[in-house]
Amino acid sequence: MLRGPAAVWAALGPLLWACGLALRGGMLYPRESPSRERKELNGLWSFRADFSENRRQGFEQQWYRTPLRESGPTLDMPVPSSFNDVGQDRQLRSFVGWVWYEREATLPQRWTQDLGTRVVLRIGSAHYYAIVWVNGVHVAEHEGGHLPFEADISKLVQSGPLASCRITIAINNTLTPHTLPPGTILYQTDTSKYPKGYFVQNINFDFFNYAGLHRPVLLYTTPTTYIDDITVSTSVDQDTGLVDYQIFVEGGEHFQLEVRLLDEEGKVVAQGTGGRGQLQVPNAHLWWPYLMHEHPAYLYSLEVRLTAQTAAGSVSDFYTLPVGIRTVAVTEHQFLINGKPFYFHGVNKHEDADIRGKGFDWPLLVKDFNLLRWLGANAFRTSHYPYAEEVMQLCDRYGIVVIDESPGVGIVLVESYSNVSLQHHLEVMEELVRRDKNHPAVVMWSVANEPTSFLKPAGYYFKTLIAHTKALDPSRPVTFVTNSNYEADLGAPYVDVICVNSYYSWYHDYGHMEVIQLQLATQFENWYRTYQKPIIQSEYGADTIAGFHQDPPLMFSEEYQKGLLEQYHLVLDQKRKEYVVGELIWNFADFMTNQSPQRVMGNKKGIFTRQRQPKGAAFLLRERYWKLANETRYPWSAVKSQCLENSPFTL
Ligand code: BDP
Repeated sequence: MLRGPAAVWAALGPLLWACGLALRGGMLYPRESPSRERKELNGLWSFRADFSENRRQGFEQQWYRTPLRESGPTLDMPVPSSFNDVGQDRQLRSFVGWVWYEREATLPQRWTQDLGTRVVLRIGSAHYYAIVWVNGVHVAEHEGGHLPFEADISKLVQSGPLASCRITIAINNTLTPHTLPPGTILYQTDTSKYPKGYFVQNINFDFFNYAGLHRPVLLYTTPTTYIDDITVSTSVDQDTGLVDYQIFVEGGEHFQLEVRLLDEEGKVVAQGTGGRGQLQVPNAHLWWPYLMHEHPAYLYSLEVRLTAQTAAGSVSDFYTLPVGIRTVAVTEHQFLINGKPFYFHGVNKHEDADIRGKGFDWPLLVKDFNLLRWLGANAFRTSHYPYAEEVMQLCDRYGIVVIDESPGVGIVLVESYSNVSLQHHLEVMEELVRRDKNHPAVVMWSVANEPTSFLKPAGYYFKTLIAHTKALDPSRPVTFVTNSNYEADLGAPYVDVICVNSYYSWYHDYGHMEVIQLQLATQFENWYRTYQKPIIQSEYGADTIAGFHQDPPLMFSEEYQKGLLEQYHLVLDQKRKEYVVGELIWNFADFMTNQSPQRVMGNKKGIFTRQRQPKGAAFLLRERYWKLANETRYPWSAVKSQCLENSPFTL
């Protein structure tokens, strides 16, 4: 029986939107086109952390009013980057509170003089809460560190004879029970142990709370009547691909819209007019995951042309969106892509690296994708927050399937299930769906990781959250990742796929790999018997210090990591013939965490080091993933063209 995204959730949509949750405006990725220019503001910014006792000196002295250097000393700070690890200052590394970034941008003359041009400032990610001023004028505020936000600054930059503008961004990394992820501030009041006013940030998640301007900041232009958003959803009728589109226009009422769909050779395969419609593509090339088909990741281009009549005459806006035609569905025991069973063999990642922390970095990104393809991985989960938009684009391009996760990690306190928290979580899902809805690589939303889903309020919380997400996007299944007991999990009835994390013979039964098979098989049987839904082993792994060797294996050695994985694989190989639809290793690479006696300079469960060098387990997993690819590809003919040289992929 096909469960698919249920219509009942879709019916709830208008109701929830009527409650005032709908976001204003689209968030199309800023691409250049004949009508759009962009100017990146990456590089060195001026920076100051507000070390004052109440952390509010910057507001009291209005640091945004004049150039930052005039209100005190500044540091050079690279953007994009976390601020934590680039310096030599221990206090700045663990700073909690407001930091201030500033830079001047020189604007092309046309941008400041042509009133038919709209100038937009876009911030890819500012962790966690951000306030933005341009030339001392407040233009935007945003909560949440993993999704983009924008401000239309046309009026400001076009109001006088300006050649440049000064952008000031104040960012606060404090986490509270109502932020995502949540956290608490712990005040230490025992003056015999701590200085006056001493506090620390507590968190319930296992990665370092890096902060700063993590992703590109840029300015871009559009005409004043412009394409604000595009929503595309695809389906297939026999050999014909169906592309349903909806285009949202802002800034004018008199306009025409034309759309053309081009194939990879640039040939027009379908066209239409108007703000919504369906394009039909005979003999469509479907978007297939990496290793599943001889030509994976086929992308069409949807060219949208807007012609608007304004007081100044006729203006045009152009936007081109990559489109992959594919379907996703879930049965009681399968995950289907284009109607064929799909088995996730992949990884969990983090945005994390030496020095830059969570700062976006092209060389790192390309290295990671090369490693994923070397490994034969066909999927990853964006544990535990949305990744940069550029990551999603590469997934579309390479056919790497994504479980797109919200920053709902570390939801453990009862306060974090309050209405305030729920409201914010709903908004974050709206922002995430708005940004990532058109990526064919995204096949499922994950609303959270390991919440205390056995607590009483979790039932209502997840029912509402999952219903809302399905209403926002009826085309994709929804899950959250659990580690709770199958009988006690109050959220599981609402998910489409059960994603379960477990650490047998790691966080308990230390060293006893002989119990893994029994415990894992019992886990799968219990969950499946109770819910009859497909299951993904969404995390498993062992901390391993690269270069530590011990045989017979001991914990933390490379041999132990390999031995533990092998025990899991024996059970996965049985259960994948029944209802297990995927396995994602924890973790792709070692990553930084808070300091604690359990962590040796971070979490070491990577199959690659933090510098992206393989541990022994990477080779083991590579052999397994290519073997799995060999067994699960479609159609059962030449997939050879994708084989990397010397790959263990055999035909
Ligand atoms: C899991 C969490 C993940 C941790 C992992 C671990 O989902 O964030 O890093 O445990 O302990 O439960 O390594």
